Formats: sequence, structure tokens, C-alpha cells
Amino acid sequence: MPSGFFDGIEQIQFEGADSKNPLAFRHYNPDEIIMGKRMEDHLRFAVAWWHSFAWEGGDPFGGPTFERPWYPQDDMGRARLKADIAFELFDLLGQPFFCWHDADIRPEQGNFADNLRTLEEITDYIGEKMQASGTKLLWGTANMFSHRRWMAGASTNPDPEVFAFAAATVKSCMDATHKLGGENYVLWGGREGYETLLNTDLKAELDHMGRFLNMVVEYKHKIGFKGTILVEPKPQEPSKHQYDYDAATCIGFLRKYGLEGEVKLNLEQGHAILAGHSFEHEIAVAAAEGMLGSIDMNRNDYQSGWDTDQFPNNTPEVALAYYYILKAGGFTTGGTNFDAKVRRQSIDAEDLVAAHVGGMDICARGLKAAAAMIDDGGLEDALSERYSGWSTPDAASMLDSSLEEISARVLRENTNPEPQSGRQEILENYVNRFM
Ligand code: XLS
Ligand code: NI
Ligand code: NI
Repeated sequence: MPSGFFDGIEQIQFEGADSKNPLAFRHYNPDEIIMGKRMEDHLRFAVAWWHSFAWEGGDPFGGPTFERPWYPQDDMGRARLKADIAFELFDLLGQPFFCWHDADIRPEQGNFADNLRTLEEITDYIGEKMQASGTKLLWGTANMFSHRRWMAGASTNPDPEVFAFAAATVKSCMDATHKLGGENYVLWGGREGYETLLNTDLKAELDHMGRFLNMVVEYKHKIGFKGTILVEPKPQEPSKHQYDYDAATCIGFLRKYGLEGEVKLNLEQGHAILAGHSFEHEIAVAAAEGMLGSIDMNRNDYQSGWDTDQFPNNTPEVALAYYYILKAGGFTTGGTNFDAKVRRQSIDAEDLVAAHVGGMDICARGLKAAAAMIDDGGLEDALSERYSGWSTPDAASMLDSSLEEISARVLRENTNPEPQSGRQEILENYVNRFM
């Protein structure tokens, strides 16, 4: 028996680019073959439980604006109803995956034993629903930032009892993710950072976080979890300074603690913007290190300075993100998780559906544009041309020589390089042809 929450909304269909139906896909056509692979298998969309079902529409100035039948979220019966309605959305959208934090799917119990018991109970229930619907788990994660126990951090907390609570919590979430066949496990350290250096032993905190992540990897192998462990960079918010600032910082951290072969990155558009980067920059940095894992797709407001988690709606931005993802070989265990929420005035069930339909469509459109650019090869040609000097044996051998030898060469050959155009506008015009 459907809950009635989505009454009047039919399963979303692909109707093609000319459709005027606001609840239809114009570009997302799961079976369409792009570069030899189904569109659905390229994009691997996931719905995020937290934004769509747990967030109640509050902001720093006001409380909840949404009224949902599963509120208040303090009861296991209503947690089950929330799961029922989540799967109703999944069936309407037909996206292949979803993601959760423990705190999104079960009510906070205030102690570890009851948190564990209710997590096991609700994930058994979700497991049954997954069987029936075919929707899979892209990743699970632990919410170690909302409850007051985490206010000074989880694995970086000065109090070892909080470190212990965090370790037990992550173990429980890894077990639940493994049980549900999750394809990745994510760690985002919202409180792994600090408010003031005056009360913070930065080196000790980083060492604890490095050891903690090693324990996660050790446990993954112990239980035979085949998914990928991912860390998610973000520069600030909620902490003033977060240790996982951006992709480059995370890569340095992973190398320092010997985790470069074990852990990859989950990159989020809004976090890239907060760090002063573009999304494609973060993707390219991770890809260059072989550490591109998965993405949290959303859109950040360029003026506000905080993490607005809007649904994406800008084709060129999305297309460039997928261009660099495709160039890196596409996703393996990763996917496109909508870490995005409707605005707090968008209070209807229809808004929730429309937001995902639009997000999926813009990503499909971006993917098609990205594939067309790869197929055309114009950007790749321009790159080869720009770096072609390095393919001569003379230039390549320089990298195996020394400053003295190179200096002698410059004097001998009277080297005096002629500047070449970077052709940026020409390349930007080229990209626009595909949008
Ligand atoms: C918050 C993060 C969070 C992670 C999962 O800004 O994006 O939602 O994706 O903990
Ligand atoms: Ni995220
Ligand atoms: Ni975020």
C-alpha cells in the first residue's frame, strides 16, 4: 500500500528534449549508449537520505518549514515510514542508488548500544526494501557532526572517550554498509578541524585521524568489504578550519599516513567552490593521483560563502566535471550522489521529485556534451599541441639531467624561447559549441 505522499505523481519517463512535461526526463535516458556504455551506468545516480528525508527545512534564523508524515523523527515506527516513502521516491525516479548517514535512517538514541540496535533493525528493514525495489546502496557513512558529543571532533577529539565512541560508530556503519552490499564507505570530517588554535594540538589531532583511518582500512579488509573507502574534502563549515581542506590536502594526508593505495576521494561541487576551486579542478587533481572515487553533485551559491547544497542546473559546469571524469576512465565503484536539497520554501512532495528530475537531466545533458567533446577530440588535440615540445628526445632527456647540464645547454644553444598563445578564448568558444 503506497503511503499517499506522492499521490498524483507518476513514474518519471524519458520523453525527449522537446517534452513540456515538468516531470519528465528530457535528456536522462538510462539505456542510451554513450561511449559504449549505458547512460545509467556512467552516471550512477544516488539520492541522499539526509537532504531529502531527514532535513526539515530549518535555517539559522528559523525552524522547520516542511511537514512530513514521518516527523517527529524520534521513533522507529516513523523511521520505517520514512524508509517506505524514500523507496517510493526511488521507484518514481528509477535512479539506481541511494546513500545514508546512520542518523538519517534511525533516531538518535543517546547511547551507543541503542544506536547500534536501532541501526541494525532499520538496515534490516531497508535491506528488505532493496530486495523488492532493486535500488542499491552507493555508500553509507556515520554522522559524527550533529550530536553534541561530536562538537570538538570525532577521531580528532581531545577526549579519548569520544575517539572510542567514533570508532564504535564507524564500525557499526561499515558493518551496515557491508550488510547492504554498499559499493563505497564515506568519511567526511565536518568536526575534524578546529575553531581556535589556542585550544588545539593540531599535530596530535592529525596523527589520531591518520591512525583512525588506518583502522577503518584494516577493518574493511578484515570483514572482506570490497567497496572503496572514500574521504570527502571540505575547507570549512561547520568547523572554522577543516583538516580535509581540498583534494590536494587530502592527498598529502593520505600519503603521509600510508593510505594512498587504499583510500580515494569523494568530491563535492559546493566544497570545491568553498575552497576557492572549480569542481573540475578538484576532479583533475584527484584523477592525476589515481584517487578519483565518487562525486557529490550539487551547486553552491557563488556569493553566499556557505554550503548551500542546491541541485545542479548549469550545463557547462556539469559538462566540464564529467569531461574530466570520462577522461579519467569514468566511475568504477563511485557515482553521482545528489548531496543537494530543495530550498526551504519548496515544501511540496512535487518539489522533491522535480528537483531530482532536473538534477538528473542536467547531469545527463552534461555527460552527453562531455562525451561529444571527447569524441571530437578538440581539447585533447589542443593539449597535445601545447605540450608537443616535450615529445622531442632532447626535451624529454632534460628531466633526467641536472641544472648544470641544462644551464650548459642553454648557453651552448643560445636558448631564447618565443612565447606562444594559450588560446584560452578559442578553447572556451570551442567548449560552448557542445553545450
Ligand atoms: C556536508 C557533506 C556531507 C557528506 C556526508 O557538507 O557534504 O553531506 O557528503 O557526510
Ligand atoms: Ni557531501
Ligand atoms: Ni556538502
